[in-house]
Amino acid sequence: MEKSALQIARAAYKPKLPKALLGPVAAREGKPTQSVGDQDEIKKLFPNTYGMPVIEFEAGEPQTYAPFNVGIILSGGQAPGGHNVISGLFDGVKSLNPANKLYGFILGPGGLVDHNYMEITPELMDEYRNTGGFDIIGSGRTKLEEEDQFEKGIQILRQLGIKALVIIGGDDSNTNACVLAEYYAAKKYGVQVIGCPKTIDGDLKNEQIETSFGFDTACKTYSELIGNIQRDCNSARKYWHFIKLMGRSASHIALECALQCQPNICLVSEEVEAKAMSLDDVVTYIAQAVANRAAEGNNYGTVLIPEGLIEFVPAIKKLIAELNDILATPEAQNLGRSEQIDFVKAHLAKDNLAVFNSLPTSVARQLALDRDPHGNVQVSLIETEKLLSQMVAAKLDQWKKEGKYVGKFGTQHHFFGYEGRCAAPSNYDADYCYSLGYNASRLIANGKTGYMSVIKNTTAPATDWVAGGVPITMMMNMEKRNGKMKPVIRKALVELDGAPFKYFASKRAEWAKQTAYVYPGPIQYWGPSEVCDQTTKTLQLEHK
Ligand code: FBP
Repeated sequence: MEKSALQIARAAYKPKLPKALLGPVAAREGKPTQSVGDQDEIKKLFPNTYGMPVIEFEAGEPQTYAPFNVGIILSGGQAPGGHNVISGLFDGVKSLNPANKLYGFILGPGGLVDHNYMEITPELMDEYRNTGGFDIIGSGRTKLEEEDQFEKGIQILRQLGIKALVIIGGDDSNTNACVLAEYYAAKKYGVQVIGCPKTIDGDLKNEQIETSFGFDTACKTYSELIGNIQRDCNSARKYWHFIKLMGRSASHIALECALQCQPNICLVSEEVEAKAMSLDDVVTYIAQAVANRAAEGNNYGTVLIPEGLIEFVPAIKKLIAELNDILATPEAQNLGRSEQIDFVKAHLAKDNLAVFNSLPTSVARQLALDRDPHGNVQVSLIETEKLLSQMVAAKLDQWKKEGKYVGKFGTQHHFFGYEGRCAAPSNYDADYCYSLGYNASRLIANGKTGYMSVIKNTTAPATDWVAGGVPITMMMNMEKRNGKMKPVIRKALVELDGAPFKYFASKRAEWAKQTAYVYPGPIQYWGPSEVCDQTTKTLQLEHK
């Protein structure tokens, strides 16, 4: 395969590891843990993996290990650094015993169920070190939750002599990893399951997990693009750019990009919900900023929109909750797509039906029908940026007639998501991911199951990072999914009393009025540390 100059040079990069992982390790165990919510239910559902302690690795005595094999799965959306988790795990497993083998299951969890796998050889691994993407083995969104899937899995794990399976995924995939760990522990199958926190969305974080991998690189990639647009915008001075950013429910990506680029407007879904704003309130807020700038002769600007915004408008959230319940009924499930729409309309409560009918048909259809295998609304398919700009245009027209607005409103629309998910990992993600994978091999060697690999203190230099494991049950609570209460990892949304949002809130009035754009430029891999090794602004503010 032909390679770019960057790819060739970058292949030689040696990711950094925390001090504790540079030699043999010993596990220091903390106190028994509890889940973040619904302790009694979670304990009952996970009798074998509940309450385990948080562990931290420190320097230990050398040990010898009989050969063993490990399996790996990439689950869900791509995130920069996935290949480095695999290379860290590969090197870690080989360092325990060079005869150990690593098998990759192809195209996500489905590869385990369908017995679709490949051995990751040293030559293959070297082709993918420090590269973006998940293409070494591919990823998929098959949901691992049925006993027959677990049983099919154990057949192939036994056949390949696999003693531990590492699942790289977001909150839903790690929830499933925990269910699988519990099942294999209950059956005494002798296969450990370890999770790894992945997702560009940044919503798999808590007191134990500082950030999910990929968030750093994805946000830096989007910020480069937003910065470029802002330069263009400030050069031509004739467009308002409406930029939707991936991130599913949480607004972490939009907020981080706002902190990096200082756009005129950034919406934060969590605030829209907390203030119980209607769609019209959101539109009025944007239109007012447009009108204020127009009054000073500035008919241009940038608006960042988190992709999950629409789900957080309280009236629409209520509608989605009822749609989910209606769609989960057996009657609805047996219908075709267009019949489902009629069924939904016939069963919605009056107030929800009014909201449903008020939405453009395409948006209403997407809210009613398109779900991913985990039951999430596929917000990346909803063109919120166009919906909002059209509604703002209509409001400005009305204000113009009323003499409240003088100006021109030309628009451009963008959606940044896929552009950043497979970018070559930043130095931060390259090191963080390699450490997460290497650390997973130490959790396996220590016999752990139902744990997530964690690396902490990541705003410090890598040698001072802290490596260890957190029981996945500790992050769980009960939530309604597909009409039923299920144990799930609690999603981390933007905290309105957290440092990143508070900083943004203290600055946004100034950014809305003035042209205070910052142009972050492309990710740099070589050069001064303040250019190459900076963490996200979110992490910096959270750690201050
Ligand atoms: P994960 O949560 O699986 O990491 O996926 C994140 C994400 O990129 C979201 O930001 C986005 O809404 C979704 O995946 C898009 O899904 P798909 O890749 O299936 O189009």
